[in-house]
This record gives sequence, structure tokens and C-alpha cells, in this order.
Amino acid sequence: MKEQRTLIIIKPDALQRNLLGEIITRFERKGLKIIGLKMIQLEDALLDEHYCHHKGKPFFESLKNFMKSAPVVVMALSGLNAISAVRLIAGATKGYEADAGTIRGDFSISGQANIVHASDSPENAENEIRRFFKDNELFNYNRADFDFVYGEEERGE
Ligand code: 3AN
Repeated sequence: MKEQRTLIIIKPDALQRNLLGEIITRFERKGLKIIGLKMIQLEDALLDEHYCHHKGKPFFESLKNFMKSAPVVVMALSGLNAISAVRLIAGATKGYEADAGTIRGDFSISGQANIVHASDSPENAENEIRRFFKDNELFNYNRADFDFVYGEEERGE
């Protein structure tokens, strides 16, 4: 079983549009385990680090202003192939291009206000989890439904 961890940021537009519960529910019902969850106010230092690959692009300042415009909810998830599974649930970056049925496809029509961030590789996922969570904010526990969420071999039995 390829157990992976990944980081989600539920962005200010989702909070303002009362979509927090809806977004969290989609990941829970998929079978992903929530191993960390908190609300934070983002600031420049963290955003400069998190979006360093967009530094210098024309939308960089506006992206940072958007991400600071209200609190965000950060969430660490674990599961089988969690990184790609979560990216599929999130949908394409631009809401107006994202497939219906995905979070962005269902709730966003914007390239910037696109509801969620989701890690895109194992290396970035681990860096991003470390960026947003301390060790004692991450939890390891058994989920009661996992005998039915996964097959026997996937559970390592
Ligand atoms: P993803 O979040 O799908 O990995 P990235 O890393 O390319 O996509 O973009 C990070 C964030 O930057 C996006 N989620 C979006 O909010 C913002 N962004 C990306 N491209 C644009 C753009 N052309 N105009 C405005 N904002 C953008």
C-alpha cells in the first residue's frame, strides 16, 4: 500500500462562501484520513515560501492579497495514493476549466479564487505539511470504517 500524506489549504473564498463543511466532507467521504486540521491567518512570510514558484509573475501580489483576505483552513490528509487522489477531487487549477464533479469544477469559475490548494508531489507534500503543522498537531489513529474503505491487502493484513 502506497500510503501518502498531502496538504490541503481551504482558501478564503471557500470560507466566505460557507463551503468549509462541503469541502471537508468530500475528502472524508472519499476515505481520506484527516491527520491535521486548523484555521490560520496567512501572512507574507509563509506565502512567499509557499508560492515561491509564482514569485515575479503578474498575479503574485494579488494572489497573496487574496490568500490574506480571510483565514484559511489547513488540513493534512493521508491515504492510498493520496496526492493524486486529492488532486483529482480538487480538479484543474482554473475553475472555469475544471471538470464538473470536482471541487473547483463545482464551486469555482476563477483562476485565482479556486477554493483549495492541494500538494502536487510527494516532496512538496512533505515540505508543505512541515510548513503548516508542528509534529504535535499531526495525529495517528485508526479510523473505524477502514475495514470497508480498503481491501485486505491494502490494509497490509
Ligand atoms: P495548483 O493550485 O492547481 O497547484 P498553481 O500552483 O499553478 O496551481 O497555482 C497556485 C495558485 O495560484 C492557484 N491555486 C491560484 O489561486 C493562483 N493562480 C495560478 N495561476 C493564476 C493566474 N493565471 N491568475 C491568478 N491566479 C493564479
